[in-house]
Amino acid sequence: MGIPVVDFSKLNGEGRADTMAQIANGCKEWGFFQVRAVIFSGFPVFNAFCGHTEMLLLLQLVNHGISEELLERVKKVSSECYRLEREPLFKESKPVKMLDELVRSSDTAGDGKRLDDIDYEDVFTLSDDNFNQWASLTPGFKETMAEYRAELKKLGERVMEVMDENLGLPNGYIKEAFDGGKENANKAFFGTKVSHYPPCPHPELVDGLRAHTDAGGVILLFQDDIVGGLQILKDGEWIDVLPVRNAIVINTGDQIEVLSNGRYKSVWHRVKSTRDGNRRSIASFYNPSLDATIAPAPQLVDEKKGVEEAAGQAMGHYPRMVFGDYMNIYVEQKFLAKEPRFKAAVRAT
Ligand SMILES: O=C(O)CCC(=O)C(=O)O
Ligand SMILES: [Fe+2]
Repeated sequence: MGIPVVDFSKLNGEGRADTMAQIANGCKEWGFFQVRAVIFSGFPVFNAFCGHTEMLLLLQLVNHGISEELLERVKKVSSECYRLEREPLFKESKPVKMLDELVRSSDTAGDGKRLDDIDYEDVFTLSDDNFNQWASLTPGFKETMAEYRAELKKLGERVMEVMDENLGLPNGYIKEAFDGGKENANKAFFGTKVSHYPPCPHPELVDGLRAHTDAGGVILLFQDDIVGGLQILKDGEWIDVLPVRNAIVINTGDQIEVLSNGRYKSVWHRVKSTRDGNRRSIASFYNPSLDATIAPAPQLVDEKKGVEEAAGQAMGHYPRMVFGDYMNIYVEQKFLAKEPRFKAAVRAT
C-alpha cells in the first residue's frame, strides 16, 4: 500500500476532518512521518505518508513552515562544523580504532565477526542547558542552530497538538504530561543531536547506529538530502526511509507509546553505514522532563482493564513510570527490546 500524503494547510479549513483522519492513520500504522519544507502558495502544507502495518507511524510533512533558507543554512553550518571541529577527532575515535583492529586481526575482513557493541557515528547534542559549550569555531553555527531549534520546537508542539486531537485528548495534554504538570519548574526537554555517519571502509562489519526505539516523545529528524542509511522495521523487514530534500522525518518514542496506551507504537529503526558519502542527520527530541510521571491517558485505558487493575489483577500493559527512572534503564538497554524496559521502570518508580 502506498504512503498517503497529508496537506497540513487543510487542518485550518475545509477538509480538516479528512486531514486529521489521515494523520491519525499514519500515526497508528507507522512510527515515523516526514515533513518537507516547501513553501507552496505561501502557506505551510503538511504532507504525510503512511502505509499499512502494525500500529507504527510514518508521515511526511511538506510545507511545514520552516524556511528553505534556514534549512540550507543548517546544512551548511553542520557540514562545516563537522569538517572543522569534528573530523580530526572522529579519525582518532573508538569506532574507527575498533574497526581497524578487527580488520587487522582477521585473515579475511572481519573473519565473520562484527562490531555489535558500537556505532560508527560522530555525535554531539545541543540543548538550552549547554549553549555555552556549543561548537564555536564554525562561523554562524550557534546562531543558526539556535534559530533552527526554536522553529523545530514549535513544530514539535504543533505535532503533539495534532496527536492530542487524534487521540481524543484535551488540547495540550501531551505537552503538559511531558512538562510534568503545569506547576513543575523542570519542564519538558528539547534536545538536538547533530550526527554524522562518515564513510565506513567496512559497512558489513558495523552499523552507523544500531537498531533501537527512541526513549522519549516526538522526534523530528532532518536527514541528509543524498546519503541514505536510515531504515525502519516494518512487518519484520527493514525498509529504507529514502532521503527527500529538505524533508523532516517525524517519529514517536517509547513515551508516546505509553501515554497513548499502545495506540502509537515506537518504531524500531537503525542507520546502516556506507562506504561512500558522509551522512548528516540532525535529530531533535521533544522528551518529557526527567521528573514527569508518564502513564496511559485515562481516556485511553479501557474500563475492563481499569477494573482488573483496581482488583489487583494483571497490571495494564503500560503502567505509570517516572521518565528519569526509564532513562536510567534506557542508557543500559537502548539496543534491546523495549518491553523489559517498561517493566523495569515500573519496578523502579
Ligand atoms: O540519523 C538518523 O537517521 C536516525 C538517528 C536516530 O535514530 C537517533 O538519533 O535516535
Ligand atoms: Fe533513533
